[in-house]
Amino acid sequence: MSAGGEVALVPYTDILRQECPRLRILVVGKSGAGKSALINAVFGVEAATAVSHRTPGEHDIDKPLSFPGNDRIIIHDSQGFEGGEEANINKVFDFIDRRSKMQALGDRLHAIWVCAEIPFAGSRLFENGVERILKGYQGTFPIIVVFTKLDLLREQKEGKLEKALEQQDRVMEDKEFEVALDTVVDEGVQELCVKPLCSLSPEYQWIATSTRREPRFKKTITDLVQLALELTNIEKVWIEMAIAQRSSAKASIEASIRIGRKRYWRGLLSDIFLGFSMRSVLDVLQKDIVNVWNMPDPENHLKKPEFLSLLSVLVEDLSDEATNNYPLTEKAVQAIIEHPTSIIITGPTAVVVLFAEWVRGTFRKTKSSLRCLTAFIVDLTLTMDTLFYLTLSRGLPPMTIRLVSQALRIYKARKGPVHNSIRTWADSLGTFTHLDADVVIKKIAEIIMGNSVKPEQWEMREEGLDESWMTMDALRES
Ligand SMILES: Nc1nc2c(ncn2[C@@H]2O[C@H](COP(=O)(O)OP(=O)(O)OP(=O)(O)O)[C@@H](O)[C@H]2O)c(=O)[nH]1
Ligand SMILES: [Mg+2]
Repeated sequence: MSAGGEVALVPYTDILRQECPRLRILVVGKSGAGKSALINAVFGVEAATAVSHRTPGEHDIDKPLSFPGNDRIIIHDSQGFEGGEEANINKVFDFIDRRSKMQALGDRLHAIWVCAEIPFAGSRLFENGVERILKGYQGTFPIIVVFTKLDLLREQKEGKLEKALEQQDRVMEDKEFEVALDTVVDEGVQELCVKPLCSLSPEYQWIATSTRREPRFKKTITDLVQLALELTNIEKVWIEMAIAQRSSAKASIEASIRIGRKRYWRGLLSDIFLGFSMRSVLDVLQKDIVNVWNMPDPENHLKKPEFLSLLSVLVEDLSDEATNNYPLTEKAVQAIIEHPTSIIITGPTAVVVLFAEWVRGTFRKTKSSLRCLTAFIVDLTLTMDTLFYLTLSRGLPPMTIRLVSQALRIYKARKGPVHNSIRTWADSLGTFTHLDADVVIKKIAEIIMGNSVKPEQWEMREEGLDESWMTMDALRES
């Protein structure tokens, strides 16, 4: 029960967290193959804690690595198989067998990533031990084969291609050159990696990656996340994987939609929220959406009421009345936050009263409510999406108020068409009794997907913002 005597709405992500606190992955591969760099790139863990400078042999499969910067992931790093030592191989087999049978979902091994450096200089692709693992677990466990350091292969092929053109006295346009280079790189991966893998077992899914920060290679990391999700057939592990990773905004958005579909988005039309205050409905939505993105936020800025009140500014133009009137005042919102049951509104017009009423009141199934809650979900998700790219481009620093404000402003400048589509759609709907929850959820998902940031269009904007929360009026006027 909350202070107000209300049974609390529990975020789905909190329930999941109890059942499966972390995603557990085993990474296998020679020392220097790029395992730690890959984990850093996918899960956004600080390089200092993850890139190991251990000598081979110090890895202990039963002493997993955890990361203070991202507590949703736990990595078991297998010892190398240099020399094909029988004892090591058996240890890995034993570990996989033990961990796949464990009772609690959180203790179980969820995936194996076999990492092998692309052998462009003629070395061997897999060690004996790795070959035995691949043969031993065909079709029984979600294993992805990751061919690493694709950038080095590309560099080598680029040099060769340039030389070949020079010898033939040919000149190529940049674009044509890129296409030709892509082709020879793909052929190289097929020849050096895919062929030997298929001769071992044709069943495995593979991907060639690089942890270099250029867009072309970043895409290989988001593709790896996508592949890892596709291979996961336990729904909770799927969501845990999408939460743990910090490289694909698409995966975070899809996880939000899955969670929304399960629970609270349905509540917009059903009776789940009846009797609850709007404040607790908004709170639970805020928590679930923020948790899904799993951004480094040690001070919990994204769960603060200040963020919630700024989000409510984004939504207010969709409240019931015309928007010419001065909207919800700063004072009214402070009152809502501090004294949810004794709000005093001074001097506002009808819209203020109506919107404040809505935020402070009890959930009711009305068109205006549906419109505003839909917008709240969409606006929060798209603000998080913007924030994701803002922080990713800065190397995932701990969250600051400045970054949150910047994301709110950038999204606010983009939200016009988003709100138009919400308004048009809501206006076209019939009465509540004829609404199908799946149709509503599908629409929310469609609006979010259609308006998410496209990485290739992303441009960074630097603005002089303070390290304190802006006022609601400042956001309105921006
Ligand atoms: N060019 C290039 N270098 C990489 C890439 N990934 C890793 N490296 C480099 O390869 C070296 C080994 O990378 P790690 O990630 O530490 O390798 P590891 O597999 O974790 O090695 P151990 O912890 O010893 O088992 C480091 O110098 C990395 O910077 C990549 O995609 N491209
Ligand atoms: Mg390592």
